[in-house]
Amino acid sequence: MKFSNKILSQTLVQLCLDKGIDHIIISPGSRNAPLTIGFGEHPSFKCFSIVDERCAAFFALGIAQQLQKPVAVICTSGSALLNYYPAVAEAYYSDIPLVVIAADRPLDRIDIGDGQTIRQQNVFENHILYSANCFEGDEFQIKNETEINIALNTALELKGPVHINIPFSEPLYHTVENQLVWPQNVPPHIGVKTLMEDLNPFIEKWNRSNRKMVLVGVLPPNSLEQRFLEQLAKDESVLVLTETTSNLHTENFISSIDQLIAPLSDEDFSKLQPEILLTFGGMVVSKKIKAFLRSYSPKEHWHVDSKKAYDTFFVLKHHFKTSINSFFAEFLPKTLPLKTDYRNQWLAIKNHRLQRHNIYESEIPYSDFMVFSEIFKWLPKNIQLQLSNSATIRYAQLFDIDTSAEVFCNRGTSGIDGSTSTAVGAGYASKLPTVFITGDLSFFYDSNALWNNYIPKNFKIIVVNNGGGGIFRILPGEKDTHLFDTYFETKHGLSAKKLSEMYGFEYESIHSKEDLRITLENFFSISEKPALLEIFTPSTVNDKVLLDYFKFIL
Ligand SMILES: Cc1ncc(C[n+]2csc(CCOP(=O)(O)OP(=O)(O)O)c2C)c(N)n1
Repeated sequence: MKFSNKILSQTLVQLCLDKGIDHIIISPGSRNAPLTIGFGEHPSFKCFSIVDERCAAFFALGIAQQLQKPVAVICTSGSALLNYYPAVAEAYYSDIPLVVIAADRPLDRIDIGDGQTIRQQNVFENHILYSANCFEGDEFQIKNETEINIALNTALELKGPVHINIPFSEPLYHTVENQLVWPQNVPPHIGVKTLMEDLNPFIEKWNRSNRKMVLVGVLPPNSLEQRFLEQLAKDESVLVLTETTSNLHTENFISSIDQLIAPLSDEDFSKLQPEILLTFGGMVVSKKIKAFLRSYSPKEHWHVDSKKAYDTFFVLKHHFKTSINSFFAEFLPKTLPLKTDYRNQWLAIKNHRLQRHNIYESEIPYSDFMVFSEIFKWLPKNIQLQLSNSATIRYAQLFDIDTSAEVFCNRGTSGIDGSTSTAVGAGYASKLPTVFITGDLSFFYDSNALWNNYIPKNFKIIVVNNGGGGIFRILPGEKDTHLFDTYFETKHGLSAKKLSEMYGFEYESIHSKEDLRITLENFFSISEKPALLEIFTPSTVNDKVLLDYFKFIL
């Protein structure tokens, strides 16, 4: 086995090894050769090669999302590093451990006219948990070890992005037969933070209030123990609202928030207004619930998370800094279920909406709405479902998705720039077959996601191609102006067919209601190759069908 002769490369490789960081995504370059040699030559690492750094970072994010442990990306100096930024921001807001390792030139070579050189130190300052700036030279070895330990431990402990910047002077490709340094591994502190506070005042309030709402944001599957779910579901004074990305399923929870609240009047909203709002999980998709809870404020908002609490509704009163399981283990046994009509009243409305939903579905013309409805009916069981922003994730909230599906979407920053790459990385890392559903702009934006050798055979993409950004037809704003087509919807006539061919995907397309059912059924049985199904829909019908839906289900 060979090692790079660079001490900094050896230090980093050994510390990653010690800390169990073993998935390394490398983008090509020369300045990073000591790292490529260091990780690539070592049999303990699973190295991947992806050219486009933006895709590489989202691919890594997808793996980290599935494995729930840090994944590293490595690139050369210059703008290469900046292409990691969208994924760094997503990792920052979605609490995904992403270790960015960038090769750099030594400091005295920056801003003097050397090529492929930018100011790399602290470049992600606003969206990073830690930036370790290393320096070449034996005299910096202890400091570098400390910095790298802190960065890697931060990713492990706090689950978020960190940046390690490593300068290398030339020559870059020299190797040695034996490892020259044995850095000291400072182990991370990983463990559940126990609550160090008196819960009694909160429990008293909880037990006195007749209307409690629990709102759950993005959560990885199996995050909350079933016994807690069941206990919450039994209490008639507790209304639990979830989203597809919450990955929580129990009878008496309401998962289609917009379906429930979009048609409500002011009077209804007052009835829905909770006294206490308890939240956990990451970002919430529904804009409508955010608007509602900002106008009809609960008296108290409490959030449970071991790391952070956002004041999303401007009434955050308390942050329980612990894991949701340890919170509920302490909290729930002391709560008393109350007999009120709060939950049942809304469950009755939900059932009414569901009946209206079914009637509506049977009457509508061919449209995005119909397409999503059919896709969710035909999805196989036990899959990983990756969804892109923006209309896709919103439509997904309106339909029943089989509870065996594990659902993910990049909601940290809601970008359309890395959904496909994330899905590919997640598909690689998951044991489940992956179905990725996306809009056309989102798909074409990140089409380099398919430019790698790691796409599983059972990976399926469904592109709902409505010829542009369909979401803009649904959002408020004038649709008939000369600006709309060009600058909002960004109309196009592109098809994914040629791209599918180029990347070795099986390709099928649908243009009408008649094709829909039969093609969907067959599509999920393709197994020899990854496959892409492109479903063309009429852009000018889609918005009307969706907007009318919210009136119809009243
Ligand atoms: C990187 C980035 N740029 C721009 C946006 C703003 N944006 C949100 S949704 C959207 C259009 C998405 O269109 P498409 O993928 O075709 O999905 P559709 O809405 O038609 O379902 C855009 C441009 C964004 N979220 N992320």
